Amino acid sequence: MYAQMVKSEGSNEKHTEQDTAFQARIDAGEKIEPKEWMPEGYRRTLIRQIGQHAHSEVVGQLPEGNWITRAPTLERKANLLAKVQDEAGHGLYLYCAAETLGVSRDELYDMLHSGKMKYSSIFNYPTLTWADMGAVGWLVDGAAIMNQVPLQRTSYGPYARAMVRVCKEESFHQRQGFHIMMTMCNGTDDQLRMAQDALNRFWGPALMMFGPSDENSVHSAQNMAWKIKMNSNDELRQKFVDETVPQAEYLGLSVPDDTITWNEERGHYDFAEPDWNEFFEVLKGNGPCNTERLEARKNAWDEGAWVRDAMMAHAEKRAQRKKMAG
Ligand code: BYC
Repeated sequence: MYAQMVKSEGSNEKHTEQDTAFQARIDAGEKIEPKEWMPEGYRRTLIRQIGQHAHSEVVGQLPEGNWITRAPTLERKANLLAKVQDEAGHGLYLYCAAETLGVSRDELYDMLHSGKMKYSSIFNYPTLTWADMGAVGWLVDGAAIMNQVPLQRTSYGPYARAMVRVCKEESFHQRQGFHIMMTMCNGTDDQLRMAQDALNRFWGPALMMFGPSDENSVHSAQNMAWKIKMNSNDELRQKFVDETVPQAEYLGLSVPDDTITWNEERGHYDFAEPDWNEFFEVLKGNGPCNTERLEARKNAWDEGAWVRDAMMAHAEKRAQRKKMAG
């Protein structure tokens, strides 16, 4: 169905008046709901963004799932387990939101597994020590919130509503990550060293989560006009740096960027751009864990086939029984 939709694009001309009326609704701050008319480009870009977002939540379980069995205390284990479960839930809200646009769950998974649809670059990096659980919560969830809080006001109703719930949970995740960092930074020298090493490795990739610089962003202009995206990539990256640098200082850690300075005139920190070559390589599939992550998702899909079959069989039998009874 998604493939058919993509093929039948290009009929924009006859929709000129509808397009104008649609844009007026967006400009007036109205929400667009699933059964209402929308330009094919709007639908397509929402499927791309929500699908990519859903895949990120689900693939995002892998680097943290890696540490559940090795969490240092029972409390930390329970918290991490709950966080990883929350990410699965976020994936589900988002897959449901994408489905309202006429794409099926199977098609979305198929696009992930075939590499046609992306997931966030950040999850292609390994989690090497327990301090990485702190850094991921603090920086990765921190960056995710920065991007997702404005998306609560996005123009597509189901996406905006999903974001409200996701944001509540992500802020708890960010705090539990920061708490791990505080504990590590107030512990032994080795713990402090591990915390600094985690910050060193995750700083650049966290900055990349916001996407390429504005001049290289392909979709920003149209998506901001449609209010599918509320801020530009560079705006959110700057906001993240401004909030995170004082937090690193509070922890007694150094952000791995010698150029960071408070710019009085701009009212923001100046900072170095992340390594964009590395970013584009990760997007092409050449990051440290791309192959491993995709393999894990494909295996989960194959090994879960019997569960899906059993659930479908159950649903069919129940429908048959209902039909016979009524
Ligand atoms: N990774 O024109 P642009 C989370 C792609 S947090 C991979 O600026 P756009 C979580 C982009 O798709 C993460 N690809 O794009 C946290 C496009 O390629 P295509 C999920 C990226 O869409 C903790 C090309 O680069 N959050 O889930 O206007 C634990 C040009 O970019 C990335 C979201 O998905 C990247 N970092 O802006 C567990 C939030 N950046 O598609 C889970 C919703 C860019 O044309 N998404 N690309 O082939 C967004 O806000 C926007 O899609 C982005 C990119 C800001 C990410």
